[in-house]
Amino acid sequence: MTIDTLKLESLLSESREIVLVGHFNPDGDAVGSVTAAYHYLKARGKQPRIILPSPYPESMAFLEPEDPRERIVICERDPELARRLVAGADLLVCLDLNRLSRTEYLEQDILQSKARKVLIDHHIAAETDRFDLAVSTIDVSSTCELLFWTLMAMPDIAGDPDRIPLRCAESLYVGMMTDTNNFSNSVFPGTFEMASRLIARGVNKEALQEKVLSCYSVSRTRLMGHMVKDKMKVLPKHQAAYMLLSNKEKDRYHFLPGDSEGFVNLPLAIRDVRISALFTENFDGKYIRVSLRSKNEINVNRFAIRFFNGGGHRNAAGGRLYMPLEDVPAYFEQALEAWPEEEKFS
Ligand SMILES: [Mn+2]
Repeated sequence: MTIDTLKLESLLSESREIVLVGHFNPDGDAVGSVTAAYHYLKARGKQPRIILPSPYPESMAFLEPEDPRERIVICERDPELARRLVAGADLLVCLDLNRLSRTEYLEQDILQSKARKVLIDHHIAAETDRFDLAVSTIDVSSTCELLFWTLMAMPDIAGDPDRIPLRCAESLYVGMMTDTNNFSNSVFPGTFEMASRLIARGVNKEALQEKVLSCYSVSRTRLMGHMVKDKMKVLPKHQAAYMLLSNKEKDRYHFLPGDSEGFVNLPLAIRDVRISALFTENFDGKYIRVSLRSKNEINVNRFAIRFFNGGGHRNAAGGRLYMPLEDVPAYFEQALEAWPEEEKFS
């Protein structure tokens, strides 16, 4: 793909109030990409702000801006400030989201804002027409990888990773590392190239792994055991497995944001399981969050679009169900039954 870095450069240099926005339920790639963009812009003398719709995993707090006045604004906690920042922005940069609805509470504010808008994202079917500039492709591991190649093409970096600020480089590495499940899925040749260049730049891969991947509480590890031992249902007929996670269980295991990260991948380690689903009751009980994963030949993006009000990537997708948790197993089995074969392997 070609990236219009000339346009991006002029948008950045013409803008004073730059606001970086990530998606609801931010994962490592969302936090990584907004903070990477922050650290890059900060080094350019800008004073960008970051908004995330809801809290992000505590393990990523080290990626936050140093200046306490510039800390990430969480819309759920501070809606007034978030709205004010969006309204006052002259440039909005949305990262790691393909539809503005992924910003949840902020969609209308962003639509009404007079700011110019940039999208940097790696999901299927991005709403590129809603942006003045969209950097969008699915042929990368993560938004952080896409942002890395975008920065590399910018005139000030000019292909030299040593010019990327170290904190920006660390954020980029974290987003790529988490979205690929530490190099186990959605890895492209460019992903290794990025990793190689960032490590040569000075990123300490082991330190980041320890901070982000080996950082859980005892109760989270026990919850994981409980899910696999007591909750996982295997459906041999469909080569599928699923787990349900209720709010009651979350309370019992002192659940924190990010604690269920990776659970959905666990059943895929079973030889004949090719599709895995995790259904999580949202904290307010208003809907069920759906996470889907598949082995290579199966396209769960299409499955998520057709049955789960969502979408995502070929082997990793998500969505929502508006039904009680106890109705989900029957719905999931019906969906597997009704899913057209040609779409499954498309
Ligand atoms: Mn991502």
